Amino acid sequence: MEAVKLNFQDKTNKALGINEEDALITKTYMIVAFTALLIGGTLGLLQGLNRAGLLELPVWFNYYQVLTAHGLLLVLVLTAFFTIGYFYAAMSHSLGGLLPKVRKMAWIGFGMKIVGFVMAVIPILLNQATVMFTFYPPMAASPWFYIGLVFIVLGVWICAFGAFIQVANWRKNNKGQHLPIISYFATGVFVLLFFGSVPVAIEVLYIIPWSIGWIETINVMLARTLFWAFGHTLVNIWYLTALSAWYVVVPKIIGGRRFSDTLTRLVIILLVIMNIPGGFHHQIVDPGIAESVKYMHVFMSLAIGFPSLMTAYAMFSVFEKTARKKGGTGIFAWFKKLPWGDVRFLAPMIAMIAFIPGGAGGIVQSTNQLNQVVHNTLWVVGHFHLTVGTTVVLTFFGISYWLIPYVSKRVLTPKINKLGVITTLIWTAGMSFMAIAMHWVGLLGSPRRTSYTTYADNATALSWDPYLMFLAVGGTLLMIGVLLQVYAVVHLMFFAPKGETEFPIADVEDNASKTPMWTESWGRVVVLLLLLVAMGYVIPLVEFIGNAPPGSPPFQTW
Ligand code: HEM
Ligand SMILES: [Cu+2]
Repeated sequence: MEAVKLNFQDKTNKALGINEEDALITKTYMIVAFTALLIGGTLGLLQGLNRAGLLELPVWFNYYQVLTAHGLLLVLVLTAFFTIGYFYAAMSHSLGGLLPKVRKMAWIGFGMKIVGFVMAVIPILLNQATVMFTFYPPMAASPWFYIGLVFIVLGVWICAFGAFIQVANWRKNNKGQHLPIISYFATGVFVLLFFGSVPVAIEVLYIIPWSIGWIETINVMLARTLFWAFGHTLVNIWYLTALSAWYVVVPKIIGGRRFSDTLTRLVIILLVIMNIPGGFHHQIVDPGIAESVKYMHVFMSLAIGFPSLMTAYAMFSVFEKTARKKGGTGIFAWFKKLPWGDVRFLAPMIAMIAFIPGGAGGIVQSTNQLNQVVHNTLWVVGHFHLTVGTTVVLTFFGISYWLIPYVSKRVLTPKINKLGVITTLIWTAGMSFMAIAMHWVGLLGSPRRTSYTTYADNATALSWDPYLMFLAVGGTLLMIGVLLQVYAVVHLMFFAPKGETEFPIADVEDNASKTPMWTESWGRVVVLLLLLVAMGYVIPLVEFIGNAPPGSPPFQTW
């Protein structure tokens, strides 16, 4: 019965495709996301060339302004707009179209994020908010920068609540059924987006009166902690978004079935629950936090490795099963049966492979003693260009080759597919050069967030130069990758041949066991999430506030 129903839904979706109004939302979000990639990537290249000593940036747009904008555009704008645009299309597809009210919320959220972004960018351009995307006090930016951030967070919340309304409505009309898996991922992501951004909202509301001068000093530890409760969660929001494509979309693209529905839902639940109390692994060298509390957060961060290992197992199981069905043999020879020439597979596949060194580096950084070696060096920058810059971004690229034709009612041509394969390979080469160079030169002591300097021709600093040259070569390749990717997006959105493209969602195996209904109780998930947040943060926050050290006035260090 279930199968028949699904087929019917598939057919109607195929016949009608996404409705124009829902499509417009996703198209607009994608345009913003890839514009952010274009500008952010260009700024990245400027940084790379500067660090290699090849380019001096002008005083009216200095290295740290560029770096602040690069971070904000890529880790906030690109990821947020892509994630929201993608999951709104996913909900429209799997839940029978967006409700008019929800559509309106997507637009209001969009407007607020754009207004907030403009408010934050203007002071950056004026060199009044050169505080990096982490905006750690006691560095203080123009209040407008923080007010802009408030608008961005509010915009994201409106989109999250739109998603909750959409999902609740579906559940009311489909009692006793499982939420379609892609919308289940969306729910997990929006729950994390909401709860994860509460701490940063509190932080910013605390900073604003201080930056205006209404309160004299700020509790620096409190602010940093609130920031990372958010920042660390954000990382896993991207990860969960990428996972949705790996579990649900990639199996369909390679002509297979998806892995156990129960396990998929369990991975989502675990990631949502265990995520937030991990933030202190970004503050391992911060003073004033009890060792036991740091230990707990490191334990929680490593605990997230467990669902990741389950994912690795699940994905390879799907790959092998599918390849063998297509006649693949041997221990490894079946690998050749996978559709390597299809960018919709190749890009997320390389993304997954990049997560192996990416995740390993993360474990290194979470380890106290090793963290002392790499902290604030270019190693860390190498790490997150592998994880967010490759794993997440290549998955997004892979998605774009079917999602954009799906919303623009066009088709992916063999030519653009080939271009996509080339883009993926260039990106892989560029990131390999850049990330390996960054890791290496970081181990040799080269600091992050520092424009080019030889420290008066100090011998150690001079020994970094060859690696930094590799960094610049990688950055140049990446810039080519950015241009090709943006070209493909524009082409698929406005110029590719008209036609129907499906939203690829793999079916479960025919003999799959039934998924237990407890996976549907999101109320319980949220309660567990809050309990773990309390476990991770109540004691240290009470400590920071109760035994607060002297606060700090605002500083403009640049
Ligand atoms: C054209 C491609 C790219 C190039 C050439 C590039 C280059 C760089 C360089 C050289 C730095 C660091 C410098 C320093 O610490 O002094 C940096 C920082 C950073 N990059 Fe990229 N990057 C690129 C793409 C990306 C992407 C796709 C993302 C994320 C989606 C990203 C996220 C970041 C972040 C978060 C920082 C840290 C900013 C900070 O420390 O405040 N980058 N990038
Ligand atoms: Cu983290």
